[in-house]
Amino acid sequence: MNQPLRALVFDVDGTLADTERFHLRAFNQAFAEEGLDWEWDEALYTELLDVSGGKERMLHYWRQARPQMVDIDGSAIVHLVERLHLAKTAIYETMVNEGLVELRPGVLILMDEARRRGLQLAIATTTSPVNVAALLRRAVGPNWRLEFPVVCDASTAPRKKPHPQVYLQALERLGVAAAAGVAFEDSSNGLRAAMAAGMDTVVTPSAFTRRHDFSGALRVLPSLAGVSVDQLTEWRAARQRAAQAVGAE
Ligand code: XBP
Ligand code: MG
Repeated sequence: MNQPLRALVFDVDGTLADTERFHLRAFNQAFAEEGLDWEWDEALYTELLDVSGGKERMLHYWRQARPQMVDIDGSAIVHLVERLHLAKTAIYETMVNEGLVELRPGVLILMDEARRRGLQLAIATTTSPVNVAALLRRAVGPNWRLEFPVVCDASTAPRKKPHPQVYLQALERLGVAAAAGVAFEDSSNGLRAAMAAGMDTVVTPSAFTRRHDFSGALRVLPSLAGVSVDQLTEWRAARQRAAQAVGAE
């Protein structure tokens, strides 16, 4: 018997909004302000998104693409990455505060319906807390934390997706079993993290992730437009029936 649906857990970047092109602009602006000649284009950034987390992504780029710079001592690299990330985060936050980043279709409607029906909402993201706050403050309002009492992010879960830490943490703080929740993701790293935590996952790919492998997703959809709690419940039940049918063979 399927557990009743009790919680929806949302990734942020790519899922709530098409944020990555703004993160990309913010990275490039931070590189330019630091006097670096790094400039990431969309094709390169699409590949770099395989590495979750902005700091981890810059370190990966540095090590892989610019090995000639690795002779700078280790702590200097870490300091530069920290500085770049602070600058990039401030630039990105300004873009969000200026209203450049809008939520994807269907996101707010589904959240509102879920709340009205007594489901809990949570965030499980690898991004920095200020990025989450800026986006949700603007989209949901100044009291957004009342609607999202559980926010797990880079500050609470240092092990980045595809590690399931951030989802396991969200479930624990919600007090909900994995089987009573649905996760929402846009990337294969996110899907793998949510699935490793035991969650059914609806994937809405973004332009940067549409070629990822989404095997195992509950559904892969162009967006959350038109998605309702009843549909999620039906999709979960259908998957359960299919699993039982295979078990009975
Ligand atoms: C999103 C990310 C983030 C953002 C940048 O992954 O990887 O790193 O690109 O944010 P997911 P920070 O959507 O799977 O959580 O620079 O703050 O890390
Ligand atoms: Mg994402």
